[in-house]
Amino acid sequence: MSNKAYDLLVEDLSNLGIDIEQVKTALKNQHIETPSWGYANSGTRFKAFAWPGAATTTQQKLDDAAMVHKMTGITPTVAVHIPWDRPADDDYDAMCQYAEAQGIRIGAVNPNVFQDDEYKLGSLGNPDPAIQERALDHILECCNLMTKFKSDTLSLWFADGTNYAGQDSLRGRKRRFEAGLRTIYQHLPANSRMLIEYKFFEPAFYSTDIPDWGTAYAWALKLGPQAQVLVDLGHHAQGVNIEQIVAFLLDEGRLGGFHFNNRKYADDDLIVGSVNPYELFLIYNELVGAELSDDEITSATAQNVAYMLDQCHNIEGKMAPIIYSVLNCQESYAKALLVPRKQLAEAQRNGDILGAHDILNNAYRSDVRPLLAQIRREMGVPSHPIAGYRASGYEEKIQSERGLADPSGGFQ
Ligand code: PSV
Ligand code: MN
Repeated sequence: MSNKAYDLLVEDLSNLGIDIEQVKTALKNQHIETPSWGYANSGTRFKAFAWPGAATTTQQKLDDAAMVHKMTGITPTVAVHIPWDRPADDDYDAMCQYAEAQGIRIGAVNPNVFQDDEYKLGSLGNPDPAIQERALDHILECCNLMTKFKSDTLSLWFADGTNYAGQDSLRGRKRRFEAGLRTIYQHLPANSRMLIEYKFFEPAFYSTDIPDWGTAYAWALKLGPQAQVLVDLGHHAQGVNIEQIVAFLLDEGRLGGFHFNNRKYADDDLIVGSVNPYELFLIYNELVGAELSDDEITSATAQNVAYMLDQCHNIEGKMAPIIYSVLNCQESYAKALLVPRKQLAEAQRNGDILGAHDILNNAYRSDVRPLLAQIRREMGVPSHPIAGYRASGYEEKIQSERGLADPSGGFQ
């Protein structure tokens, strides 16, 4: 892309009253967290596929996350899932130091209270107090790990629910959950927060204990300011207006973070923005609008949102789709930064329906590639990160060094 295209864009933006330097600073400060589990082999309920070079150890996952950061410049942290990422010798300090030596840090800590046989009937919602206790112990261990990792985010997702009417008391499960969440809240390290993730179905199909944002929000409100809601794009029915949920939670100071992915897969595993880039833009549009809001709580909430990918790619490789996802977020953010907010507000005030719609769509239709190439050059990362990755030889290196791991068990 020539510099001429960049110069033209700058001119257009200045005519709209948009400060290009502010846009560039915002883009350079963008932060997307990648998931350690996205670098490992994974699959569907029907088959786990092995990908040559997929990471099998935590060290390899950290290496891969660091490589994604080298290519994009905006992924300095990696979310961990415990015990998937428990080091064989339990040496979490060494794990932390290893990450830092690669130029990245550990981000959100995700406890896993769904993979053990004991959790067949759930974790915090389990009718057996001993299993509830076991789940709590593990989550409290994760609270301690947050301090070790210098992480300020505990990211909670529960597979709890029931498959048959009458299987368990719905009110009973609610009460057990509430008690468990309260205990976790009391153990959060200072200046940290817990994010409550909801999912409307799966693996339980009759009832899910945290099925929607309303339930997560109600509990966050009851618990206190350190509890917020996590929006996983894949956890909504098709057609749900996610940007409206985002707007509501931002305005209430309770949007804590995202798990980005594509909901066409029902869950986590397709590249965010690959099917509906307009939706991703509209979500970012709400976030940028909130960042710039005069309301202190809204703007502080928006600035503190944890942007995380939650994707495990099964058949299209590991590294390239993660880089692709990061770039889709970057592109959507860039377009949202180009929305002329004053003009939009004026059109909205005047009831100019199509005028307002057009202002938004003009930003969406802008070609931001010259702008992104420019900021990447200034950040010292490849101006085409996927091409840069392909040319780096990293994929060949991990394929020859790591080979084809046994995919059984998926997340190792
Ligand atoms: C569950 O579907 C989920 O979205 C949760 O965030 C888990 O932690 C993650 O996927 C990995 O299974
Ligand atoms: Mn998720």
